[in-house]
Formats: sequence, structure tokens, C-alpha cells
Amino acid sequence: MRTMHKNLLRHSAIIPVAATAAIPVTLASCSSTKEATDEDKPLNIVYIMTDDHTAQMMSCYDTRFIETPNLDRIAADGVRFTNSFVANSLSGPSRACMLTGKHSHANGFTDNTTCVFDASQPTFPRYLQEAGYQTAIFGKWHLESLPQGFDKWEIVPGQGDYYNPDFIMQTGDTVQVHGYLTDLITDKSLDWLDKGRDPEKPFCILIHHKAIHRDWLADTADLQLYEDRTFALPDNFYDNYEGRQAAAEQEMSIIKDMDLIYDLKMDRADKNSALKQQYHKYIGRMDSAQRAAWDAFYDPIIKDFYDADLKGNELAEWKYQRYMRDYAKAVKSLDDNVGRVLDYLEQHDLLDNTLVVYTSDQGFYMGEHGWFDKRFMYEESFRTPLIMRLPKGYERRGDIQQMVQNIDYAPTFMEIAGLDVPADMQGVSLLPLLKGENPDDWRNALYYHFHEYPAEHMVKRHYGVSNNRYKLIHFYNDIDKWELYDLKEDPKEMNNIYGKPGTEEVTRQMMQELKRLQEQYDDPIRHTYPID
Ligand code: SGN
Ligand code: CA
Repeated sequence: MRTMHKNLLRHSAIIPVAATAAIPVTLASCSSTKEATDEDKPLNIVYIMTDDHTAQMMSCYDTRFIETPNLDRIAADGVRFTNSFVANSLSGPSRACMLTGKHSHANGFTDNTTCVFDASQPTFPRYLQEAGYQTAIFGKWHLESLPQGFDKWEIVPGQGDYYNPDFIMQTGDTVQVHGYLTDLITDKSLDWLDKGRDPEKPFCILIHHKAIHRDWLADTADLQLYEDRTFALPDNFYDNYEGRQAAAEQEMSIIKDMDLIYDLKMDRADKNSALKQQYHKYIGRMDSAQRAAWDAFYDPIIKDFYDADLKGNELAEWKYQRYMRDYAKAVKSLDDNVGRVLDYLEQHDLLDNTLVVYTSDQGFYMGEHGWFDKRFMYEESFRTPLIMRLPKGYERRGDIQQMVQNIDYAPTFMEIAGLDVPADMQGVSLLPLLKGENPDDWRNALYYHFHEYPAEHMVKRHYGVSNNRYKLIHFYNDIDKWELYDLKEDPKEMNNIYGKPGTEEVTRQMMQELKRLQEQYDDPIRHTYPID
């Protein structure tokens, strides 16, 4: 048996399940544990995941841009992972990796556009539910099939809408709810914690926000924020992509691809486009008061913008500032709502017995390389924020520097619940790190594979390996290009040194590492390694 939580060793209610067995186990003994202390209870899990929220826009990671006091509370009372990464930087795939503990090729959900998640496959919520946990998910699911393994779920269809959104209910009905989505997902989550669950049982709740996803529609209450702030332009904003063909051929550039109306709300009557129509669909969901507040805020900005008739770099930098402001406003609502969840847990004496996790489905470009969006294995979108507030008994605080990946979450939650980690999960439990251990044999390289091409933003298919000092990437499909970065000398990945004299040995080592990981994870998509 693998490591078990010490409390669970004293508590017979949770029975470890084997890798493939679906053993219906009930926490029968829980009803008779009235006099049991909190310490005897299995740990709860509150997993909050946002969409496209990048560490640059969290003050516990980066103080350059905005303040996120509630997220910072989680990090201050717990741990901050400084080397946290995803396996595939895209929503659906990232979620599937997180739920299954497996890389995309192994869980079958490789991209957002062609895949339907086989929700009958083993996932950590299903294992926890079978072991007697109360499980719930609210918000963005984005896996096409309906959730399984949850006692309670209410999800938004696809990407969901910021304003007056639809929710798909467990009954199969779709119901429109009035309000701003980040508030509503939190309301539903708190409501379930308060009234929906069986308080005698441990719980695992997944709070999955749409925020901070494009097209960054702020809550009307937050529209005025950040308007007087000028954000520093990343020094590689005007990247020319020299030596990086895939980077040159993407369609996620703030200058050329970010739409003035759809993304930046600079609506005008004399223009029409599919993106404008889409924007009108979104703001068309607002009620008259929401719409009046929206127009009152944007109308003067729109007038000033078109009057100024900006061109060239002035226009580019104006777009960047508006993008940053819109994004920052959506973060504000998210941060407030994370605060509501923390307050609830505190007021109900749940913090000591609950692991609180905050992460995103991937990182995002805030103008680095001139971009928005994600997908690339370059640092900003390969990384994802990961902070945790730890339950009583876990004394670890501060930074955890080991390389971790979103396939590690499922094994971690299995162990938190006192269950064995199924042999076919490819991630590694983070529990030893949370306990303050620094295992000698911790992995020192990570594997990444992005599959969605051709598709929106046109980021080419690629896989790669990073050991945090060097990163090797292979772009394939309608391209065959290798890239190598020295992350110490070139942390912004501007200088592809693949094939440069003097890099032969490190290329060989990284290629071997790539081969080793592709074999270990049994990824069927491999190509000839130019150096053996
Ligand atoms: C939508 C967005 C894209 C984004 C994908 C994937 N376009 O298609 O900009 O890359 O989602 O994002 S939008 O016009 O619909 O906003 S993901 O996070 O869901 O994977
Ligand atoms: Ca996302």
C-alpha cells in the first residue's frame, strides 16, 4: 500500500480501491462518528480552477501588474509551486489530464475541436465517490460528454457565457441564470457546501470558472478599475520570430489577430464582421441595466479611440493596454469570489480539514512575443499557477521548486483521500512535497504534447521536453522543425540554438530524454530522432 494519510489510517471508513476495480463503498461508519474530532475525518478537497489565468496576473507570483489579495491568502497560508506546468496547454485536454492523471494520448482527449471525453473512464472524482466522498463540480467542464463520478454537477455548455449564462443541470434541462458567471459559479458552489452535501461525509468540490477566458467581459461592477493604470510592455512584445518558424506562423498576435470589436469592445455601427456579430451575441445576453452600465462605460472610450485614429506601434500598444485592463478586471471578480470561498471555509471551521487548491487550465501570454492565447510549449503557456492552502498537520510553507505537472493532481487527491494511486495514472502524487519532503528521485524533466492543428490561432503540433535548464521542442505535421532553448541564458526563448555549433552534446542529452519520456508514457506519435 502506498502512503496513506495518517488520519485515515485511524479511520476505517475509507477503503483504498484497486486500480481498475469499481468498489461501491459507503462511509457507513461516518454516521456514527458524531463524537469523532475533526482530526479523525478524511480530508476535504476544494479545487478551484480558472481558465487562462496566468501567473503574471497573480500578485503572489508577479507583482508587476495587479493585486490579487485573496489568491495571495492561499499562497501565504500554504505553498506556491514555482515550477508548475501543464501537459497540453489547452482547456479540454488540460481538464482531461487533470481528471485522469494521464497525458492526452492516454486519456484520449487530445484537442478541443475533434474529441469527446470518454467520461466512463476512471477519474479521481469517480474513485473518491466510490470510496464514499461527496463529489461535485460547478462551472466549465468543456469535455463534450456529460460529467460522471459526481454526486452533483451543474456545468456551462462549452465555453459558457459571462452574462446571464445557461447552465446544464443534472436533470438534463438547460436553465438560464441571471448574473455574472464568476459570481454564479461561486454561489452554486457555496450553496452546495452549505445545503447540498451530507455534512457527515468528506467532500471534494471542483469549482471551475470560465474567467479569465477570452473575450474578457468584466463584471459591470468592476468596469472602472485599472483605467488609470499603464501596464509595462513586455520587452519581447515586438518579437520578429527569427529562427522560429512556428512562432512566426501563429495567429494569436495582439497586433494582427486581436479584434478591435470582439476582443477590445470598440464597437462601431459602420463595421460588420462575424466577430462583431459574435460580440453582439454575448452582450445581447445582458439585461437593460447591465447593458446601460456597459455602454456608459465603453461609449466614451470608443469615441476617443476612433477619433484618435491610431496607427502602427501606437495602435499596437493601445490594444495591449486595453487587453491588460479587460483581463485584470475579470481577475478582480475571480479574486473576490475566491475570497468568498475562503471566508466560507473559515467561518464553518473547515479550513483545518480541507486542502484548497488554486490553479488554471494553463498559462497565457500577456503580450510576451506579442501574443495573447496559449498552446505553445514556451514558458508563459507551458506553465500554470498552482498554489495550495494546506490542512492542519501539513507544516510545509513557502515555495516548492520541484517540477510538477497537471497529471500529478489526480494522484495527489487519491493519496489525500487515503486511496492507492492506480498503476495506470502517469502523474506522481505531490503529497510528499506537501509534507515537506524533498525526494531524491523526483523527476527532473517534463514531457509536453500539443495536438490541436489546424485550428484557431494556428499553433502547429509539437511535443517536447524541458528540464528547466534546457528545452527541446519538435514541431511536426506540416512542418519539421526542432527548437532548443537555454532557459538560463535565454529565459524568454528568443534564441533558438538548435543546430548551432557547441550544442551537440546538450541536444543529444535532451533528445535522449525526450525519447525516454515518449517511451515511458507510450505516446504513439513519435518521429525519427535526428540524433540518437
Ligand atoms: C475559443 C477562443 C480561442 C481559444 C480557444 C481555446 N476563441 O475558441 O481564442 O484559444 O477557445 O481556449 S473565442 O472566440 O471563442 O473566444 S480554451 O481555453 O478553451 O482551450
Ligand atoms: Ca483555457
